[in-house]
Amino acid sequence: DEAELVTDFEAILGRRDRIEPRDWMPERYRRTLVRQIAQHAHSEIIGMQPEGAWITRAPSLRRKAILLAKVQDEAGHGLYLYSACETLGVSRQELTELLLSGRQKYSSIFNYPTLSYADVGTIGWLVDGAAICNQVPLCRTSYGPYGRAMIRICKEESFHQRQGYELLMTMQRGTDEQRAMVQESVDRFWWPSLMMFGPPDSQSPNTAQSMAWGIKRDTNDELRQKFVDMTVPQAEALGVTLPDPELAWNAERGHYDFGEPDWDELTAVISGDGPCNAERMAHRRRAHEDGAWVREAATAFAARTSEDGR
Ligand code: FAQ
Repeated sequence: DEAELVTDFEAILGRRDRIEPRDWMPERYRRTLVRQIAQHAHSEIIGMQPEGAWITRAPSLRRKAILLAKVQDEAGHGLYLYSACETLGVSRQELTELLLSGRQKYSSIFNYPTLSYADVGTIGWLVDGAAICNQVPLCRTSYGPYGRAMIRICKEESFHQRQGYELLMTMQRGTDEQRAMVQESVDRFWWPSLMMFGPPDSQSPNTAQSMAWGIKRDTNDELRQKFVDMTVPQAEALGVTLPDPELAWNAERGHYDFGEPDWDELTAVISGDGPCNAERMAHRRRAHEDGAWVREAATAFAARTSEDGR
């Protein structure tokens, strides 16, 4: 009966073991996972746009090859995550429709424009850096297919972060103009990167329950702190200034203190009012419509081959 199923479910969580697709799970656990994994998948797919815009304008063949590979990896991450989500009984088509109708979200960070090639480096360094901080603990999430997808994704994200850092380091060794481009880019991306971790714990409706279920292993504020602690020494090595006058080492806490992000800005961007929300969604809708013939052809081919018994 139900009580026994709940006990078994909680015992699995208590052992820090994985819940697998065929295990019984509470409906709210399943719904929370669909929400988070889908949002994560959509972020990877929409996240191809800001950097993708620079593929045709990469400054050298080497930079172009690197950027192409990175953007392709993001498509791959989206696909593993959609597959993980499908194990919870929703189809890829449903998820796509939920994104296109605005009923599911994607990360706020991808609603900011990429104004110079330095942004490709900054996204790798800060955005992928934040993604790694958030995703490494998710390798230990309680739902098996999500945790396993995260392991491979994290390996690729570390490479993405390194390529961004290397790009910025190269520009820092260049001309004054290039150094100014790097600083201007870091100034724009710093605060939005901190917002990727979500609202403060005191204003996060989902954190407590997601932690209790082992879906999240750390709170939004814990991960944000970890990101700041990891990034400040990297900024020093790079020779850039992070645009926060309150940033300072706190020996007593053993962490960096930092200023308060503009939470009204995060709320606005999440609710559709960021600088590029309309553009990102319009692009995604157009790509979906342009791909209709591929989906039709693939479906027709699959039907024919199964008729042939092949
Ligand atoms: N943007 O109660 P919480 C990448 C929503 S990395 C938009 O704290 P939760 C790699 C939240 O969904 C980016 N929405 O929620 C890459 C909820 O709304 P809902 C993707 C946000 O779930 C790099 C509401 O606010 N990574 O793509 C944001 O416990 C470069 C209340 O918030 C992931 O998705 C936000 N920043 O914690 C790709 C990681 N923050 O759904 C290309 C997995 C909050 O109830 C290029 N996700 N919201 O309507 C998570 O860890 C969590 O879902 C959080 C939010 C931490 C994002």
